[in-house]
Amino acid sequence: MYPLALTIALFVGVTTAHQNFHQLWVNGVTPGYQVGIRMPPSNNPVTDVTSNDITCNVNGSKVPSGIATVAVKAGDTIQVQWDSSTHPGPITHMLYGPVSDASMATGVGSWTKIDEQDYVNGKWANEIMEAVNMTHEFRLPSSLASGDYLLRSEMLALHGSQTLGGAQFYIGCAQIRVTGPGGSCSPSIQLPGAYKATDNNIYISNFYYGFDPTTYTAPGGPVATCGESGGGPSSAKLATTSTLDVKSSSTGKPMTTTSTSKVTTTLVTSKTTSAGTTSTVTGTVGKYGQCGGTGYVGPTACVAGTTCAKQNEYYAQCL
Ligand SMILES: [Cu+2]
Repeated sequence: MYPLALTIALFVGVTTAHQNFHQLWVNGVTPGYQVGIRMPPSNNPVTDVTSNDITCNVNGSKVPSGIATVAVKAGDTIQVQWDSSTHPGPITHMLYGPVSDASMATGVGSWTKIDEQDYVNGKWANEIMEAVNMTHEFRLPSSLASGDYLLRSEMLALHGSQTLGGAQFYIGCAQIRVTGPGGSCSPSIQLPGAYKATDNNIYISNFYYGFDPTTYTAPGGPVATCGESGGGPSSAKLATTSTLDVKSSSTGKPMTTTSTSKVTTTLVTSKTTSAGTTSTVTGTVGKYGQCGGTGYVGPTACVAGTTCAKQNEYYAQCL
């Protein structure tokens, strides 16, 4: 039997619960819902920044990944789409690679940040995305070496950041196969490693009292500068294309590509929401882990020695 409070939580605010990165577009063309993305077992956040889960979410470092790798070109326009989010915070994108086979890359190690949106014109990135069907657009660097990469999308939710360990990292990694002229990006950071629970953009003790969001920049350091490094023919002209080549990493066979425009795509959030519910309602929450809040559907029992303490409407954690 679930406690009464948990039973209620299962039926209240599910549509405003946590979020996953569930689809991408390359120059306006998508390979399909959840195609090419290492989907985590639930939509719960990662809160331990020292865990391997901070790279590509829970189970995201497991290889072979068994999912498809999406063909792109350096300089292509990428759009990501996430589940709806009411949690304030930035979105960032990072690359891991090049490697010979993205499906075999754990993502534990060196990353470069290629995109960031924080707080712009009075709105956090999640609010800006909400206005455009929960999408965010950026360009891949035009100077990239050919090869496979992991593309990491992170939405950091700061509504619990006034408590140490309360910041919530939502993370999804896509597998991409880049054709590029060569080049490299710097600086790079290590994940796990670069994030510290006490960093002033992760633990914001005055988040609700005096914090100025216009001063905020997301974890992971500055967006990298990318340039030619003699890695390939710099004069190579990259053709634009409106089709995607997607190969199944397990069979090697081409998969049917889908040509779906962003505006006509239907959000299918119930799939991940229900999966998250069934896989997370049991168990015990560790110290600093989330145990309640509007839309939260995870476990509510705190590990021995801690109790579930309400921080705000959206967040309660084991302290
Ligand atoms: Cu949430």
